[in-house]
Amino acid sequence: MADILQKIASKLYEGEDEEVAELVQQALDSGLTPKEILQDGLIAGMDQVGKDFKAGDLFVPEVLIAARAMHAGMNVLRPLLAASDSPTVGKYVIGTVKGDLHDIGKNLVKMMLEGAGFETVDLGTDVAPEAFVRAVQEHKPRIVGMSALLTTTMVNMKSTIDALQEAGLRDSVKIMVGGAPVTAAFAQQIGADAYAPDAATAVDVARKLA
Ligand code: B1M
Repeated sequence: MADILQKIASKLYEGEDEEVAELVQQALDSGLTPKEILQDGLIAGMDQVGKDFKAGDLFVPEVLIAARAMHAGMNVLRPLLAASDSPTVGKYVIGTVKGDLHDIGKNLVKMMLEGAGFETVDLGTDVAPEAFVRAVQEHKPRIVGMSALLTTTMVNMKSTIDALQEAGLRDSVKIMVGGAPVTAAFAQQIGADAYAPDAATAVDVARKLA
């Protein structure tokens, strides 16, 4: 039994999406639960990807390919997990701030969070403060994550925090920020709760906040 889970983790690491989907189905057929397969197969594999990415042993293309393989496995499990009402680690609303169209880093963060068991709501790019506010009202997440790649759009992270404050929602969520020009000092200056320099750290930080 442990064999097939290890195989799922290593095939995910190698980015073999079709094989991962087949192995997940085999694991289900052999009687393993969706939760076991998620935790000890898919998430275990993605955790290793995150560690090696952080250490500089894997690069963005490999992470994206591994993330695609994780999605292939998740697609097999998703209906079963939904049916068994398996609890997620927490709900996470994420988006790239207003004026900013860069989404590669944000998508990586989102995929790694999903790999770690978070339920994500992706608002996309160029997300206005009011759209973040509406999403918090609708989805009631534990964490709101904002990404910015332009120095000119970083200011919209602050506008979003202000909008959440004005809507009386600031204290209901934890706020995480990231993106190439963003720093821990900037995060503190604008009143965010956390900053992560990369996708793997974003998962570690989110786990602490959730
Ligand atoms: Co643009 N761009 N771009 N661009 N682009 C940069 C960011 C730039 C640094 C290039 C340069 O001049 N050297 C520069 C910004 C300069 C600045 O502000 N100081 C720039 C510019 C100027 C522009 C335009 C204005 C160009 C123009 O039109 N004149 C324009 C702006 C458009 C807009 O947004 N309104 C523009 C457009 C584009 C493309 C559309 C062509 C494309 C984006 C495609 C896409 O995203 N779908 C693009 C790209 C690809 C880049 C570069 C080359 C690469 C960015 C990237 O994807 N990196 C970039 C130069 C560079 O960074 N080398 C550049 C890979 C990605 C994995 O890293 O996004 O940093 P990153 O994410 C990391 C971390 O930052 C962190 O985790 C990720 C993974 O480890 N992270 C988070 C990110 N979000 C996080 C959130 C978190 C936590 C961590 O918590 C919530």
